[in-house]
Amino acid sequence: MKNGSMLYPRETATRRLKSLDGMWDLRFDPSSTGSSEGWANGLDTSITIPVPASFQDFFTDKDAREYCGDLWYARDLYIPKEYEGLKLALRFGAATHRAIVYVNGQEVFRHEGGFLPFSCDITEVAQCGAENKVVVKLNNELSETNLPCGTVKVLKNGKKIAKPYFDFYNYSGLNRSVYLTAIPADSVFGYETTYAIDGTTAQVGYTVKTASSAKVEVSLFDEDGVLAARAEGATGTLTVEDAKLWQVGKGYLYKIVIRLLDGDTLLDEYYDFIGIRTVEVKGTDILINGAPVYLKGFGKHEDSDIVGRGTNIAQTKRDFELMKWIGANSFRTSHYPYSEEVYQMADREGFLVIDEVPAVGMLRSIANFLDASTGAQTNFFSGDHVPKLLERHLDDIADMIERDKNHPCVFAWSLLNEPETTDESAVPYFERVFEQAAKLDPQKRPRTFALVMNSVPDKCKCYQFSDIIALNRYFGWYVNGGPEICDAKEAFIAEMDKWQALDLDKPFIFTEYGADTHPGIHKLPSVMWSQEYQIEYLKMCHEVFDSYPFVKGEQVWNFADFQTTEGIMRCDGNKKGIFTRQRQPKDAAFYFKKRWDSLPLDHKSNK
Ligand code: BDP
Repeated sequence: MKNGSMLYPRETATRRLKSLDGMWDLRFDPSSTGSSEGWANGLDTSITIPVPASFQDFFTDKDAREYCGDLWYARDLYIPKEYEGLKLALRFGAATHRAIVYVNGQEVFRHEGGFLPFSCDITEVAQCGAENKVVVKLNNELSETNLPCGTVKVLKNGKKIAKPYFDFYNYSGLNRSVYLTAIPADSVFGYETTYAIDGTTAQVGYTVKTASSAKVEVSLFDEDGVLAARAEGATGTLTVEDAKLWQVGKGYLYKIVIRLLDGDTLLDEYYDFIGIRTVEVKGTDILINGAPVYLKGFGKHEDSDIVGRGTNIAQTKRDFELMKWIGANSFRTSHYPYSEEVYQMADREGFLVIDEVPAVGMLRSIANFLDASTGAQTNFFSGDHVPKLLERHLDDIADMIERDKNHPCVFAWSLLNEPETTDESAVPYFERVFEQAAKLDPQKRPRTFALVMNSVPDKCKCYQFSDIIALNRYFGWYVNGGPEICDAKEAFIAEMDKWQALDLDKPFIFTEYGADTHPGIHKLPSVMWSQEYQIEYLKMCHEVFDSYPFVKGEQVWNFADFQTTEGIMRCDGNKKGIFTRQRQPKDAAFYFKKRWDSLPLDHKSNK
């Protein structure tokens, strides 16, 4: 089924919006009998569950928390009489990992992939001026033909559990907001912009996609509400005099208002916020508005107490305050596209975002963080699952770009995290993935992927695809930890020397480096897991980064502690956070603040 518009849902003169957030009914369906028993018409259950949220951490019994399989959500929805004649759709911010949507017992949509929105037309089946029944059949199993990759294990008692090939908990459910949207038949479907800056004048190129042949009018308003430019036509250019640029740390935003008109009659109106800025990679520099930037920041997760991976705008606000306090200017949406509200905050605060598609776990291993260091080979890209997986991957890239292409904060696309690149079979796969992003992004942002430990110059077959080389490196943690840290440094330098010798003339950034640290452990002299060792480890890494002029950024792993699958390598989750899961600083936070406050934005620039 074809996805509807990916525009962020907004209410305007012509558009109506109704939130479906709140308590829904929930029913687990371990034997997958729900469909044949008619659950699409409603659920016989006493369990209720909040939306948006992951379902897992509310429950006190382990079977519910670890539930893997089909699970059904349902609620009633009153659709006002006034919505009659409008196009009605249900818009899910994310349904993890696959969903079938029913309205009044009829199937209206199927969607695969748990981290991007979809919008399903329900005009034909919905009843205005009446209660309607919305039912969603979810499934949270992992596979090698969907992103992120993993598998399912069936225990001897018949229960299924998720086995991710990645290092974060398989939080699932209706993780993001759900809306009913009511828009006119003649409507704006999507839009995109491009930027060229000449002195104080900016040319904002735009294209508006509509479901209409009506006249298109596009206006730009500055932050004081003053009209900055106006143009007509589905494609055109807005000339902005004295343009106020979107800058790192100062995210100036213009309001773009798109109107569809039939003579003087307004058919549809949509608005959004854009930032005027250019992005370019030149030699080893990353340029924003032509000026070099050094990335300081984090790999993050959407992860919080109780709500799991559910949208948590309160915590997001806290995260931005902490990132500003510590002197960060960027983050990567490891390992999936985040809630749209996160990008909206980054737009306003002037943060640079590497937007990552959920292509993680592309190394067949449930402890990839360990196996990656050992050089294990799983020939991931040569199995029968590959054609289907590639199709899903390309779809997710298309949806991510469609959703996020107008955010000024997004300056780069990360197309995979730690895939297996040591086998030739990865090459044609990478070709398609990188082509897809280049083809679909109107702003032609740089593309990258995060290289796992064994993706080294003489073994990695795929680094050449990246416009920015992004390394995840754990010298001093997974290899040569503790008293061996001096050897770790040598091994690290030996690898960096090899990269240098290739003379790639591209920027390198570190998208991961980190050491698990329990906030309760202090030790003199340091031991691994202590706060002291985390700082010792970070200092060593920074000494290495600082001695290579082509290293143009550092995003430490991780912003905060986060939940993972249980195992002997994880102590109630991954503890590499610079902040705790409750967003309080470890000692390393103060060390970072000092370092990052002293590094200028154009640190190590070639200018
Ligand atoms: C890398 C992964 C990341 C892990 C991290 C770690 O990209 O998801 O959490 O290492 O081991 O393998 O902490």
